[in-house]
Amino acid sequence: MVAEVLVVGKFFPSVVEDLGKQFTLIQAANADAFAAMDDTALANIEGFATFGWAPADVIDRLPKLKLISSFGVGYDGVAADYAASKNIIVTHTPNVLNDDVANTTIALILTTMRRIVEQDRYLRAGRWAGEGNAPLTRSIAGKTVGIVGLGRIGEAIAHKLSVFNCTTVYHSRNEKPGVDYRYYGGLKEMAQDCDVLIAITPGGPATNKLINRDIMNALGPEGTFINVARGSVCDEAELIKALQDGRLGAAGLDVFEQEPNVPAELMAMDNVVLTPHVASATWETRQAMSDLVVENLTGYFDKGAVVTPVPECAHLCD
Ligand code: NAP
Ligand code: 8YV
Repeated sequence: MVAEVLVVGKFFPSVVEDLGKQFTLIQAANADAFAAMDDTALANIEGFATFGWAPADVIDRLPKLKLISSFGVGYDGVAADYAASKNIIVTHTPNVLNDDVANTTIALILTTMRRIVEQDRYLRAGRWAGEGNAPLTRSIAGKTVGIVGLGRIGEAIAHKLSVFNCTTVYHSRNEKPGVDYRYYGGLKEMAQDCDVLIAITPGGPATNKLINRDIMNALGPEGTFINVARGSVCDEAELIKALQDGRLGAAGLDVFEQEPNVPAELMAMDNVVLTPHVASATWETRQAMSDLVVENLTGYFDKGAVVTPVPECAHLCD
């Protein structure tokens, strides 16, 4: 019997082509299109390819579901514990995006500290010719950079930072064995010692508003905050206030609380650099992530073995 696979969202054509060779595909453009589908069309679906979206009520509509193959390393939009409790395996796409996400983070740090976007606007507005040289900016050399979440991507960022003559430190719930960077058990203590703070943790309840008013105040008026984690990790209303009050120096943000909506207050600030959740968005990395989505589905249905299960489901893969 050919297994039925639900595909929600616009995947690369190669994903649809590869999956279509092996499975019967049931496709929905987005969550609204899925919601409008009749339950009878969902009755025999065993696999699910998704862009990080599989809440419990969606899982409940798929009575024969065995595998959720999620695009992206972060899966805060997938009810992984709930899936595991129903013996449904969840997979994600770790590691293949480490380089590009780390590169985007470095780009955001430099662009924010050196005010590259503002400088570009200064030149284009004719102000170089009209008013003379643009204002001076801050160097990263000699500064202390704190990474909140020294996981796969955090460590790639730390490695790339090593050429900038800055000191890298980190905070997470557990000290990481085998790394030389100074560990801080307390995030506020680390923020007080840092010039730049980078958030690169998962989203979800455990990290909700981890970067709060206290942390922003600790980072201070000369401090730069970079968020490449999830919008939920930072208290956005407090971030806006801290930047407006001058209690925080600058911010480089790839992720936001209500994507794709970005507060007008952030857009109005020259000391803020904004990118639309693109840290992994290169053709090469998105292809590698797409391939992994396919490999997890084909691996499971061919051999009963997935490539990259999330930790909550690792016990189902032994
Ligand atoms: P990972 O290897 O699982 O690393 C996560 C790190 O966060 C670990 O060091 C973990 O250490 C730490 N952490 C988890 N919960 C924490 C908490 N409550 N307080 C402090 N630290 C905590 O994950 P990864 O592959 O590096 O990916 C990290 C995240 O980056 C993803 O989940 C996603 O949200 C984000 N991301 C964003 C983009 C983008 O496009 N902007 C792209 C890729 C990934 P402990 O467990 O010891 O605390
Ligand atoms: C994804 C990301 O591309 O991997 C992640 O966690 O945030 C991005 O790389 C994004 O989630 C699209 O689904």
